[in-house]
Amino acid sequence: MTIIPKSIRVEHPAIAAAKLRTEAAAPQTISLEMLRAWALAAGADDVGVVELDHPELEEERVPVLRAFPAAVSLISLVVRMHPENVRSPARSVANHEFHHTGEAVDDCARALVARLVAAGHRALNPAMAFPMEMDDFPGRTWVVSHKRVAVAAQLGRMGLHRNVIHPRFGSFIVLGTVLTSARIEDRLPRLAYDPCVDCKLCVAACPVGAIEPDGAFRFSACLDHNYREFMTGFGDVLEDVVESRDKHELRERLTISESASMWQSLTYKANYKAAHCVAVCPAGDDVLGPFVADRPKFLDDVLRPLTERSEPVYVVRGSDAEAHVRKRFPHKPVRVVRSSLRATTAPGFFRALPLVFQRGPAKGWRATFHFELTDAAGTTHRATVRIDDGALTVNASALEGQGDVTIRGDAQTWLDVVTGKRNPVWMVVRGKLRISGDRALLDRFARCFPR
Ligand code: B12
Ligand code: SF4
Repeated sequence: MTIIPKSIRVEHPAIAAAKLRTEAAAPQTISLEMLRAWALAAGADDVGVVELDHPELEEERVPVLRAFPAAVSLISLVVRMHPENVRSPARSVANHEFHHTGEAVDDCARALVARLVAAGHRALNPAMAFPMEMDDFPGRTWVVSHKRVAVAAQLGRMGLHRNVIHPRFGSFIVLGTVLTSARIEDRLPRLAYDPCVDCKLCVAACPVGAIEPDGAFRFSACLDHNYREFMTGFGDVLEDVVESRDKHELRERLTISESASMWQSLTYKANYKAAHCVAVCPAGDDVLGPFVADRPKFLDDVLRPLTERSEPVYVVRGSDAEAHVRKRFPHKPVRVVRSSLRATTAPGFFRALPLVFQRGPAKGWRATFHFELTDAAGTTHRATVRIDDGALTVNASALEGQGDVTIRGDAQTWLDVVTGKRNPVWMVVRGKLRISGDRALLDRFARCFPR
């Protein structure tokens, strides 16, 4: 065997060329002005930057670094929508606008990534919204919260309706974020004022009462209605198919128009059932004129066509949303569905409680519930859940104070009881669960988290 000395071994030509390129190309420093020119050329209507270690982005750090360990800066992109399209009571028109603008954001983010890479940086663009990391469902499925990044980058403020309002384009925007290794110089100045004019039209417009005047957001109300033809509503429809005795029962559960609508969503892109909170929002310099000029006319032109629209509204039986639609919009047909957030672990159960909590059934009483649930790996998860006259607090790491009711036992059994798979009395008899304290309070507890 002939041994070639290391010194005269010929290097692979591609490796040699790559070494030369790396030595020659020091990444270009990027100013906000240069970035803005690139982003606008890529199709953005506005752009801002924030560093990943910004204090407002603490919750973003882990998921962002998991997706892209090189991330240092986050570039927030804004693409505006056409307000008339979003405001149209013809849902197909509004949905088209959301979908088209969403694609425009994804295209813009992708083009900006190419520009950054050409300048010697690393970069990655997570989706505007879909698809998401569904392995993590029902936990957080999004790689980065575009809203949080946009607010931290001073592109807007969170409105009462929990959407970011841009000072110029208002609520009529779709957001994107590019993650990059580049350090970008300069930042947008702090927004001088909150663009939300506190008109509360979003509260009046929402068919399921998801937006409370005090700023609370009834997450499950929005999800159960709006996502009827998305990932979670589709699961509910599958269960209807399985449970129906025959085609006649299925046709009662799923009208011909609903199954046709589901088909359109599966074929052309999932259709939101409402975005009325965004549609009626008058905020933003480009949008505010008609509202300021003649408020009653604005209500007639923009709010009324949506509130008077006869549209199926999807609610869980016994939820605040059901009470809301029956009282405020008796002309809108109520369609009862199952809750779409079903926990699969004990920590997931505690995390989901605030998302599915209903204030109505929790009014006028108070109690403390202690949970000690042990999973298959032998870990015991302890939590304290307090209901206090319409308010909920969850301490998902400890038992606090004196419990009125204590639930101990196998975590999976408890999750099965919650989803109706197992009978709680039978599980207690079999020793899978131990429940002490006032059991009548458990029925009240269950009514606060209807399925
Ligand atoms: C989850 C989500 C939803 C959820 C929750 C909405 C919400 N208020 O957060 C649902 C399905 C209800 C939803 C609905 C809509 N959404 Co949405 N959604 C997102 C998503 C993926 C993440 C939101 C987020 O940042 N949450 C974190 C914090 C900042 O939000 P938060 O309000 O404080 O917290 C709530 C949620 O996080 C939720 N939550 C907590 N844990 C979990 C776990 C799970 C599994 C889920 C699903 C939710 C959830 O509970 C919190 C309290 O209510 C983003 C896309 C993205 N990748 O960023 C789009 C996004 C926020 N949505 C958007 C839009 C336009 C809508 C709709 C108008 C869609 C439509 N056409 O109808 C409605 C508006 C509803 C509303 N008033 O908020 C835009 C908003 C643009 C803007 N101007 O801000 C975004 C940014 C998409 C985009 N790329 O532009 N959405
Ligand atoms: S509709 Fe009115 S209250 Fe609601 S977010 Fe817009 S400006 Fe604020």
